[in-house]
Formats: sequence, structure tokens, C-alpha cells
Amino acid sequence: MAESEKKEEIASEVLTEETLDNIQHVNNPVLDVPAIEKKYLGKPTSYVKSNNAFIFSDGKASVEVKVFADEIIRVRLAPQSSFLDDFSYALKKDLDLHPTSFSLEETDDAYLVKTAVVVCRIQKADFLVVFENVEGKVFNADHKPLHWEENVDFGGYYVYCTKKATADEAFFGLGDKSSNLNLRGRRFSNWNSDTYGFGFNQDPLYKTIPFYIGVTGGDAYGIFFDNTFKTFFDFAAEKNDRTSYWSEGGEMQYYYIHGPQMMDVVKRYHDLTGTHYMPPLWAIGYHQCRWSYYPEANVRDVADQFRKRQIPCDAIYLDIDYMDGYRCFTWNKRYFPDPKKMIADLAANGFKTVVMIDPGIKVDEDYWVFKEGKENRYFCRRGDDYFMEGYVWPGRCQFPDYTNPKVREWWGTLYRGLVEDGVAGVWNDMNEPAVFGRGTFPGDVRHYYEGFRGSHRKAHNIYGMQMVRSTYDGLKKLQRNKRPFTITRAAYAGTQRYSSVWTGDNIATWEHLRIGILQLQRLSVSGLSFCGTDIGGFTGEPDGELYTRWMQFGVFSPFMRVHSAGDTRDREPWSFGPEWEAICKKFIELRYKLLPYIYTAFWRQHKYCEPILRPIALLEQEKASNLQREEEFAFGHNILVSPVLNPGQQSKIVYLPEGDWYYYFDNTIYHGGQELQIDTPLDKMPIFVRAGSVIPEYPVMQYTGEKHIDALRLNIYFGERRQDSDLYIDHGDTFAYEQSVYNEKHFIVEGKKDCLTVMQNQEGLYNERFDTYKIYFIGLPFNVNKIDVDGVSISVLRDEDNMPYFSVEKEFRKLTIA
Ligand code: MIG
Repeated sequence: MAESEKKEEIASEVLTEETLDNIQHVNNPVLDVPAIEKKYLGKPTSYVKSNNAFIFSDGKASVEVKVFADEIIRVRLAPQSSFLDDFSYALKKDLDLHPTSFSLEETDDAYLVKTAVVVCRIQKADFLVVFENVEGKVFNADHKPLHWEENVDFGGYYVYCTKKATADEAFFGLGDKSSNLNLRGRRFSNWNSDTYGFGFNQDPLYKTIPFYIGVTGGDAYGIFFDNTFKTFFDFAAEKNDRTSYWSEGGEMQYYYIHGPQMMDVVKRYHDLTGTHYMPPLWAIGYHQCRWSYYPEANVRDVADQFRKRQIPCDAIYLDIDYMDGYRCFTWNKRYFPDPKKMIADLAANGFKTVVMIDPGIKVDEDYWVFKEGKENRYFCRRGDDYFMEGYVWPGRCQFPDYTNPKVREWWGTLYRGLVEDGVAGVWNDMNEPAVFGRGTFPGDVRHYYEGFRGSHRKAHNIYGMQMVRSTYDGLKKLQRNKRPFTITRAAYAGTQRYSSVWTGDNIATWEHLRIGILQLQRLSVSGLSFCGTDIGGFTGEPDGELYTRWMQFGVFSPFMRVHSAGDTRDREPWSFGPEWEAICKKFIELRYKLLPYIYTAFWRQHKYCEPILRPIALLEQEKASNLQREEEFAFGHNILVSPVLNPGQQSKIVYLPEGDWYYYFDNTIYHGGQELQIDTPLDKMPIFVRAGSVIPEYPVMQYTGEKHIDALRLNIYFGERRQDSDLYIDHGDTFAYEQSVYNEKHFIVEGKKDCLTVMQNQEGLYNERFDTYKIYFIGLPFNVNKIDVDGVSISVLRDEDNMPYFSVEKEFRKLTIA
């Protein structure tokens, strides 16, 4: 049955009186309601200091300006001078931010809150807030004073902020939006929604990341509007000279984040909201998914096929059909009579098993999860304390209130059985939350909200995040401190601390391949670097070419998983015939060769807050307002890719940023700062390596950890500019890295016409199992006469393919070849 039919079948049961109420409400005619008057701040007349903050008042309303760091300042508005509870799900615990110094200076026309880097000017004439650097260049300025409106729906306020937009200003960020990279000229809203088969520019989608980056005059800043209600953004769309953001409730509360580099804005956003935990190494291998692989024989067969065809794969997924009547934490024993045995056999063959868990718990008095939830009042309730029900896959369901720490704790323990069965990772779906028929929960549903309490209007956008947080914490305990693997569809700012994400139910079209490339770049600069699309498209049928091109992009997606809807044809890498299989195999192998490089990129994200995918605008910020090649991006520090986006495409124009670049497949060197026409035969795509980089490479393995590595291969690309590269190695699945049990190596490569030096230093307590590097040099412009490693001469060796290489002790500090 097609997904839409299944949904309709279940939704047809949904017309209870309650739903009819809602429908009537929606259908009420809008009568002639006069426009509601907005109130604006008056002139600031006084201020008080409190710790790192200054509170300005116009006599009635107050604005708090709080200095978090030299480059991070928060602005809050209290229309009646009483600020709301200072609590946020987005911020990481133990925020470790301090300004080096700050002060307040009063002039005739303004109050100046100054840090070592930023001046926040509060104008006396009109209460406009302006952010400048210390040299006086304006980065971001109010167009109007902060304003609000009595919220006629449910008390509180609608809150608004309107900023000036300069003529060249470009906007990036905002999570999973399916629009062009530069958001200018568009309006968006944030209300996590199950958007099966979404389209280009459709909005809202699954995630709420109310953070954007503005680039004006070549300089970048960020705004993080930390408000969980339904929020809205207008990027110079209504009026070309202004950008606004507003919300249907909560507080006007935003962080101004200074650049001037986009990279620094993203890093500072991570300083507030945290980075991704280190995923287990296997989680960044290739994953095969399907709605659904069942019964057991089918799962085993798919796994066997991978090994037989020698196509690497680390994980296989079980979608909802593994459950007994879609009851979470149960097995359908007809399909899976002995899950423990199956999972153990898969594990012995190098496969991890990942299973889906949804939030909807079937109303069934004989089902222990329902009983426990009901007895302990763990499920969400309506305003009158009556339980709340909705229809999802299991039929009638109730839904845990994950905003209650007790509920999260309980939910975390429910995974015990699955973990004992050997399940290695968990996939949380439908957590927008999605409810058939009515979309989501009614607005009056109550949430505990960490003790601060609130309705679903306030909790909706963080529901999925709190669900996967509870999953993550639960798994972490149950797996005895092995790193969990979690993936979620819904998210709010900060979800990266608990989970990876995918972009939901996309479509098997070339347009969607492009949309996915935009979404992943956007997610990456919005804090959610561990992201992926359903490779091949969830719904619809790709042909071999689209599937293969998408697989090529998948190699450079931080999360690499093929997935598809239940009513589509087979989607394994061999499903489209041998010609396509061979190319897919070659590209999946490339993923496995690059694993040490990719793992290093994840470490750089975790430790140094660097996004994994980097749009051209981030590499060369002056290109931001006139971005031409939106689908091109850097993958980590040293690789640039430009996926092929059209059927039958023979070649494509690629822009190479400044510097020299090697074409990956034949090591031709190109000068950057220009556009080039690159051939795109089906078994290749434009992949370029930055000159001067060190790219570590694993031998092809069928799954991570399959082979012991005796000598780690390093490919060193000659370059004349001094260039940095990194390499990170650890156990691959423990939290020992938190105690410095890792090895982080740093390389500096510098070439001259007739010699090349490579310097290495390292830190950390982990001792890798290999002793030597097998070093290959690429692009040397001279003949090698002498190789010197820390004062000792060595000679060139030849590998089994007669390629020259050097065997070097892993502790080397300086290597010179001339
Ligand atoms: O209503 O679990 O986005 O990945 O395969 C559809 C079945 C529910 C939606 C997810 C998709 C998953 C599907 N789910």
C-alpha cells in the first residue's frame, strides 16, 4: 500500500468530536477584525547594571543587554519590565563564556556597551540598537525600535524585531530550509512539520533553527533568535531595506554574534549551543536503509549481498515494520523470531543494526510501555488535564512529554531490551510531533517544560529535540559509555549535542538532489553538521543515473545513507544493474578511503566548532552577496566538490577558490580564483584537493575496523603556499577522548621550486596501532635527490603497483625532500 493510502486509512478513523471541534474552529470565518496596534519602545531614560548585563528602561518597558563574550551580546525585551524565566533548551550546559572586559559609556546621544571587539549602541533618541566593531563600522542596526503586540490569542505578546538590511546584504543559515543558499528576498516560518514530498521553497519543514548569518560589505555577523514558539523571518522580502523576525509568543530574545568571518560566527554559535558529540566511527561509514527490510531473511539477504559483491557497508536499518503492531520497543516475532541471534550474526559480519522508534505509544492496556506511561502520568495532557490522543502508525496513541526530565529518564530506560538485543543505534522519526489528520498536537496541550511549564505552542518546536536527547542519554547509559548513534527528523537549535539529522521525505528527482545539496550546506552552517539526505530520494523512482549521481554526493554528505519509501522499487547499490553498481561501489569505496579524513572533520567539528560542509560563501566571503555556484562546497578543510546535477551532463563549470587545486582522479593541477569547465563522465565527479594538503587514506574495507592498519597512508599534495592539515585518531567508539585519549596530529606543508618540507606535531595520549606512515607525494615539480627525516636520510620504496612512496616513522617531526 502506498504511504499516502495507509495514512488516509488510519486518518479516516480520526474524526472524533475533538477533531471536529478543531476543524470547525479552523473554518470559522474571519470577521472584520481591526488591525492590532503595535507598541514600540519609547526613549531610554535610565539604566541599571546587573552582573554582565545592563537593563535600560523607557519608564515602562525594559531591554536587557547582556555581554556573554567579547563577540556575543544578548538583547531581551520585557514590555512590562518583567523578563521571562531565563531558561533555554538551545544553550549548552555549563556555558563557558566570559568577556575579557566590558564597560558602559554614556554620550549625549547614546549608551555604549563596549567589549574589546564590539560596541552595542543604544540610541537615546529612539532606543534603536546598533552593533558596530570598535573601529565604528556598523554590522547590524535596528530599523525600528523593538515592538510588540498584546497577544489576543492567549495573553503574552507577539514580539518583533526589525533590522536594517543593506543593499548588498546576504543571509545564510536557518536550518533545513529548501531554498537557495542566500535567503534574501524570502520569508520563512519555523514550526516543525511532517512534510512528506516537500518542494523547493516549501516552508516550514521539519526543523527550527532560528539562527542566521548576515554578510554585509564583506563582513559577517549572526543573529540567534532563541524563541521556541512559532517564529517568522523576513529577509528583505516585504521591504528591500529591512529584515525582520518575530514570534507568536515568548520573549524577544536574540544573540548578536560578531564575525567578521562567517566561520567565526558559526563557531561562536556553537560556543552557545554546543557541538556534535564524536560519533562512533561506524556511523560515518555507508548505511543501507529501507522502509522496511523484513522479514529476517530479507535483512540477512541484503547484508549478504553487500559482502558477496564487496560493497562496503556498516549499518542496516529496520523501519517501523520490525515492531509488533507498531508498538515501540517490541519485535514482530513473526518477522523476527530471534532478533538477538539475527543482530549478532549481522554484527559478526560487520553490520550494525539501527532501529526506528517513534514517539506515539499505542493505547493498549496490555502493553507495558503504555501502562507505565499512563500510571506515571508521563503522557501529554490537554488544558483540562484530560489525556491527549492522536492517530499515528499504531492507531490511537498517547505521547510522552519529553520536556519533563523524569519522562526523558524513563524513555531512556525503555531502550534496554533493544540494546540487550544488540541494537547499535536509534532512529527517531515523527517527532515534530506528527499526528495523522490534524498535523500535530492541539495548542492547549500542556508541557512540563523543565518546570517552567507551557503549552504546545511553546513546546512544539523543541519536542523532537527533547525526544532524541532522552534517546541519546538513555543509550549512553545502557551502552556503558560506548558512543551512541542517534538520528532525528525534527530538531531545534542545539540538537547537535544529541543527534545527527536527515532531511526527511524528499523525492527521487534531479531537483531534489540539488535541494539536498543546499539543505546540507545550510544545516552545516546552522550547527547541524552531521546531516544527510535520503540518497536516491525517499519517494518516487530514480533511474540508475540519478541514483548514482546522488550516491556520489552521498560520499560527501556527513551522514551517508540510502533510504526509500515502502512503495518504491529496490534501492540497493546493485538494484540498477551492473554498470551503475560498479560506479556506486567505486564511490562507496572512496568514502571508506577517506574515512580518516572524514573522522578528522568530525573531530574538528566536535572540538573546534568547525562546520563540516562549507559553502563557497564561507570560503570566500566577498562572494557571498553574488553567489554563483551554490551547489559547490568544501567537505572538511581540504576537499572541494561540485556534485553533478543533471542527467546526461558531460561537463560542468566549477569555480575554484584562490590557491592551487588538484583534480582528484588524475592529479591535474589547476589555479584557483577562476571558473573551469570540468568533464563529468558518469564514473567521475568534480572533486578537488587543495595544494599543500595531507590527506590520510585507509585501504578499502568492507566495514570500519575490518582490517588492522600497519602503516597509515598519507597523500601529500605539493603546494607552494604554507598549508595546514590535521589528522585525528582514537578508539573509534569510546568517550576516552574526553580524557585526552586521542591523537591529534597537525601537519604543515610548505613547498619551494626545488624542495618540500612537511612538519608534524601531535598531542593527546592515544597510541595508534600503526608505527609508520606510507607517504605518497603528488605533484612534486622536481626530481627527488635527497630525503631527510629528522636528520636521517631515507630512500624511496616502490609499492606493489610500482608507485614510489616513503616509509616514515609516525613520530617524525620534519621531513624534507629536495
Ligand atoms: O509516516 O517509518 O521520514 O524516513 O521511512 C511516515 C516510515 C513515517 C517517515 C520518515 C521515513 C520513514 C517513514 N516515516
